[in-house]
Amino acid sequence: MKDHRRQLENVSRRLFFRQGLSLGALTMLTGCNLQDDTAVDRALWAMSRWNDRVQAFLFDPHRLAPTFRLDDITDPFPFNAFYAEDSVPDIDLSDYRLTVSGRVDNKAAWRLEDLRRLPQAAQITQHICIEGWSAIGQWSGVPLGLFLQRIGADLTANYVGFKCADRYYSSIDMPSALHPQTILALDFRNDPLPLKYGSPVKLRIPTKLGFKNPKHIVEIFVTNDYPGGYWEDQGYNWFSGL
Ligand SMILES: Nc1nc2c(c(=O)[nH]1)N[C@H]1C(S)=C(S)[C@@H](COP(=O)(O)O)O[C@H]1N2
Ligand SMILES: [Mo]
Repeated sequence: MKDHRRQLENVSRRLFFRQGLSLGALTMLTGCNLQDDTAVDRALWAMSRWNDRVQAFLFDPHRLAPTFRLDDITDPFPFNAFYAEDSVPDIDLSDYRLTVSGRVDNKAAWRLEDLRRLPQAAQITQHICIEGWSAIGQWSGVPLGLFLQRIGADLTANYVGFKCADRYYSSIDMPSALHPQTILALDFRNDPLPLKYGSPVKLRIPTKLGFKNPKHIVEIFVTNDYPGGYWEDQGYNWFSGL
């Protein structure tokens, strides 16, 4: 009972940290017997997916995330991953190819030079990690919306998914993918992304929490089938908009 209670409190905090729904309200809403693991689990997952739909409905594709000045940049910028910094994948840039798949017309792979030849956008924005820290950084790269147009993506599809060199993966909704501040970042502070910050390509999406910013991207796919994500599949809310 105690364990269930803690598990419930953690998940309800994650799901409702902004709305402030209490554990009492959650148990009343779900009508769950707190000792029934699978019923609690099913109810929480259903609520999280419902929370995704509400956030998607409330998302304003024209509202911009706050931007900052050069001297606001956090130095040193923090590193974070599901492993320690000495395990960051070592990627050979000359061999690197970005694969595209799913609901796209042009499935040719992209070399870094090809990506750099596309129009670039820059931003100084805040990265907020669910673990309780935030930092301001500067990134530039190809707007994801522009990239999706170039590959002839089905822009009416529901999801854009990302696979990473370190087996991390994530996915976002199409309106967030087309948001003007969502970029395939190639540079950090005007230099090619250092390995620890996601070389050679990371998603920079300042309208979402930090874990929705996959680093070391090797494949982008467009789909109508819910792809989940590394943390999302462990209970973190999928939409995670700010
Ligand atoms: N490939 C990959 N991307 C990832 C992660 C990871 O473990 N692997 N961690 C995520 C989390 S939780 C955070 S907070 C940010 C950290 O990015 P940073 O190292 O540039 O600060 O990367 C996100 N993207
Ligand atoms: Mo994070």
